[in-house]
Amino acid sequence: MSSKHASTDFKIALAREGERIERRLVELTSRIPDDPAVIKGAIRYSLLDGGKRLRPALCLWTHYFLNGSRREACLDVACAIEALHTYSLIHDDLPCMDDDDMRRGKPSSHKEYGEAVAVLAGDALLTLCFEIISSIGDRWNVPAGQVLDITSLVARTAGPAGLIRGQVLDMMWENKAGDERLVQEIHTNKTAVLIAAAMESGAVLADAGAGVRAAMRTAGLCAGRAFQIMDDVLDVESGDAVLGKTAGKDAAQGKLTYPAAIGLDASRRRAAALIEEAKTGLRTVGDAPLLEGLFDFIVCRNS
Ligand code: GRG
Repeated sequence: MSSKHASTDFKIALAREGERIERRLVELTSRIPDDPAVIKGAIRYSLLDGGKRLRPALCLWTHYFLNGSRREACLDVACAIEALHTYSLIHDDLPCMDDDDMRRGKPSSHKEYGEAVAVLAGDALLTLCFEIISSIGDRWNVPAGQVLDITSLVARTAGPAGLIRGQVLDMMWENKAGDERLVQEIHTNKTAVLIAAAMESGAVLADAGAGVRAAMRTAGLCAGRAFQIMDDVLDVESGDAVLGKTAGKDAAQGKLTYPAAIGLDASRRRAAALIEEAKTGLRTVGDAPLLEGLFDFIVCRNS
């Protein structure tokens, strides 16, 4: 079973990595034109100073685990993935989607800036993601094949066979009964594929062969599914202040969730089993205490 509390080493490492990621996000968004100020403001409002930074940390820690030597390039790809993630949160919060007023402990983008600017800030973050990835060849001397691999991997993840598919299924199955297989399909697409892509990108930059790259992807898919199951559980059990967003919304909106499909206790057990599977996958490659710490955090977090 996973340990009940995240280790102190892990928490310190995540806080340090979070600071590095934050600094680079500030740099990468500093050249956005100041005129008109509103769009740069909206991009930075949602992207900076908030979020647990789990996806970029997974990208970087996979790279370190595999003894990768392209740390600066990997930091940029990690930031690009955080930009993509932030876009999905902004658009998900819109009134035409999940209609959420709070995100990362403050008013969501459309509440602060209005819907039109929130849509554009999301669009800008999605395109910024690919601008950053496409620049790592020139900026950090990454071979063109790896730049293309990561571009294609991230594009597939964001597109109609990934996040968009997850979001559409999530919307289609509101107020309908569905079995565990269907919830798993939604979770895989709306959440797990991005976590898997973060790990796989770190592996690509570490020159991993096909086998190791696939092992990192599979571990990411398991951890990502566990993450979304726990997100569903926390939505039932937690409060707004702890979550930094509105709690209890899944039930209010008739969302198809793990607790709705199999109950709370079984959901927790499923998440713990998936984390064990993810760790077993890592151990086929080596000893990865930081990644394992992050995986444990997924099942013991409260926000
Ligand atoms: C393109 C609109 C659109 C959606 C794409 C479903 C989806 C895919 C995005 C919605 C956002 C969402 C609720 C995704 C599920 C994953 C999830 C629980 C995200 C929150 O991740 P955390 O807890 O957030 O890591 P922080 O704020 O810490 O980064």
